[in-house]
Amino acid sequence: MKTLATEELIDGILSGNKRLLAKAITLVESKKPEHKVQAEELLKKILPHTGKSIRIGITGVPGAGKSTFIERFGQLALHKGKKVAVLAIDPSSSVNKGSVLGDKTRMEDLAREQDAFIRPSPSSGFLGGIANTTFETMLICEAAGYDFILIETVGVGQSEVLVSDITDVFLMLKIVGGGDELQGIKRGIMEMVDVIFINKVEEDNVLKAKNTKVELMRALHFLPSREAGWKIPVLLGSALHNKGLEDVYAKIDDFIQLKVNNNTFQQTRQLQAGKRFDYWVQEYILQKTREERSTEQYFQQHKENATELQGNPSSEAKMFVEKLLGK
Ligand SMILES: Nc1nc2c(ncn2[C@@H]2O[C@H](COP(=O)(O)OP(=O)(O)OP(=O)(O)O)[C@@H](O)[C@H]2O)c(=O)[nH]1
Ligand SMILES: [Mg+2]
Repeated sequence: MKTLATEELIDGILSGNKRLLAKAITLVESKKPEHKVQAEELLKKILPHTGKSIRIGITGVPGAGKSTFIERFGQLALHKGKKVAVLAIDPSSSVNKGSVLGDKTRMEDLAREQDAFIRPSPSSGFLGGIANTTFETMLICEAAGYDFILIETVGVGQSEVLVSDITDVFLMLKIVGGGDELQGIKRGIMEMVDVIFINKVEEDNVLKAKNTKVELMRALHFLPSREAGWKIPVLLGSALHNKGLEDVYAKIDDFIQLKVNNNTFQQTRQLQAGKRFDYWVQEYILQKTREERSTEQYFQQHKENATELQGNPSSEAKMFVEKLLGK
């Protein structure tokens, strides 16, 4: 990658230049130390221009219609005069450059729109889930003036937790008869959900969908919503046929309004920032550990003790950290 001057990238981002926006994201994703330094400088300078978008996480089992939904919902938002950025977390990109999901996440109609920007995010990060630069990518999109940031997750447990930690509203797509009516509840994902959309509801399964809705609402009755005064809505529709998307848009709007009125909108973002701080403290401690040969040796030694079952992993970890901090 040809490195551009930070100022040039910032001017590009702030003026909404998609080519430079993409380059800035590539810079932030880069693992090269010199790129990391430049990325940090860039992020610091764009920070005053961030925070104004609505951050939406979207989950659902593979094939539930997340990408289709985002494509149509994105177009709906564009019609309302909003700018839309889509970050699709691509589980394959770290292995084979995104060729598998890359094809599916192209969202061709939306991608052609002037006020839309689509970017697959590599998922090589923490726990194999959300890329640990997805949050930074989102900030760059905000600085570029996008009103909505839609993040599609791969729907495999851990990544939902991470996406819900960087978004304001979490939407779950369900399908009728997928056998997953209660799956989400079991996995605890339901506790992070703010709006449910039953997708692919068309002539032949309307009745079944209504039953699923009743079942879901009964189950939800026993789950406290994340937000005081919010009853998680279960909406029916078809992304492919543009049905029910206005309802989702309205519910998201209601939810954000409620959060603003409850004073929890900013509060949630602050809590999320606190979590990210904790995460990065751990990351940097590990990174520092790896940089010094002597500590790397301790690390390997204690890890060996733990993995060969000669010591308790927690005690070995504690001994290692005490050595690291010179205590
Ligand atoms: N009949 C019908 N088909 C739909 C609808 N929404 C999506 N599909 C189809 O379902 C298939 C999967 O849709 P995607 O949007 O790729 O689903 P996804 O959840 O993004 O899938 P993954 O990214 O693989 O997890 C495609 O063939 C879509 O055309 C819908 O509302 N009705
Ligand atoms: Mg998809």
